[in-house]
Amino acid sequence: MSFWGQIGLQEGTSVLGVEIQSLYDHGMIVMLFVFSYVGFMLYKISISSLFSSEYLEKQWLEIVWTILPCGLLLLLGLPSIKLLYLMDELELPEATVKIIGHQWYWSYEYSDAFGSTYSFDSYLKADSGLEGGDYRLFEVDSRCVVATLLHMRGLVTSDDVVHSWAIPSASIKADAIPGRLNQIGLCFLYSGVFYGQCSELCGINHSFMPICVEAVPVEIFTDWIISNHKENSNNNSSNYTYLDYLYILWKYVRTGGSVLADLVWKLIVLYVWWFEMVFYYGLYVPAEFVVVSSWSFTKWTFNLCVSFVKWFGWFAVSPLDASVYAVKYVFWQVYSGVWYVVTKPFEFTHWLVKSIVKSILSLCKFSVFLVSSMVSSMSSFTDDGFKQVVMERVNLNTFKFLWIIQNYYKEHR
Ligand SMILES: [Cu+2]
Repeated sequence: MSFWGQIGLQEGTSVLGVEIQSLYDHGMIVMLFVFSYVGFMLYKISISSLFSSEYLEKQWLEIVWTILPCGLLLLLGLPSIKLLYLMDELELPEATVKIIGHQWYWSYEYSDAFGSTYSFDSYLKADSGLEGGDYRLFEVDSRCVVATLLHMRGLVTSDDVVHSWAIPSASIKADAIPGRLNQIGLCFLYSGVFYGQCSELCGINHSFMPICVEAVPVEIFTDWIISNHKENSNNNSSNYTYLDYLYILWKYVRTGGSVLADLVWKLIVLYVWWFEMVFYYGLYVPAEFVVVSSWSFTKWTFNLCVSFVKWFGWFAVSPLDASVYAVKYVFWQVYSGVWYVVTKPFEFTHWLVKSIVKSILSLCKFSVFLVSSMVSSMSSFTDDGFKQVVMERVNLNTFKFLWIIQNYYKEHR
């Protein structure tokens, strides 16, 4: 949450929140560049007497100052459009929270597990009820509970007037409109309690209907869902036949076998990959570098130093001879170069063309690398390692969630 004297946005707590806040920083950098440039030009023009005819007509300048702002707008627009799309598009979430605004409290409903209709109201905690560490006007009696790093969805609506459900640190804000469902993604990066406030003027107690989300690990969330379901349903009787038990046993064996096979396969892949990486990067690449590059360079430098030292020794003994030799040597080097060009024009042209093509190719390669890295940085602000970790954790949590729910369902169908 915000703190006193804070400048800028809160630290991102959701997957998209991190990206959105990076977009803000990115936009700020572009704006800083534009403002500095415009300010500098304003200053420069204001102190110039403007007598140069170059200032009255300059075609290439017109072209540059048309194309450059286009590029800047693209730089701002493309990541923004991508994030807008990602915020709106929620595909197959694992669990849903219905968020309903009332005058003047929120209510939350967890209704997609086993057709249960578990719901509760969330009121502001009165000052008299605050405990140590509670935030005044932020704490509620029952928090909205979500799982950390699980693909969850919030459906926001209202019972009476328009409200707005907002968590600034997760970059979430959705209007709660009567008769309409708005969809938001709830994928928090880590466990904790996150605060927000109703963000659409809804009446006299608009300031007193805070939003308090508690993100917990997926195991705790699932246990919480199940315990609520147990409390809210009286369908606890089980009348299994031995065939049912046999079927359940078979399913366990089958799932266990496939999990074990998957694990072994992954271990093999990991081992092969590790082997390859260790040998390639740990031995082959450094060895190649040391042997090929450093060794030849060291040899060349050493030989050069040795000949210099020899020459200086000679110079100390007989300066005239040494000087004559040096002049002859330099002349011979230049002469042999010219001789090579004159006598072997085809070889020389071949060498020249080869070097030019080589340098052009490396320049092209570098430009492609620069453009591709720019495009990849524009498509996402977080690095691939972060995304990899998030994907792995979300996959693992989805598996855990479905595993626990499925097992509970098997016992209480
Ligand atoms: Cu409100």
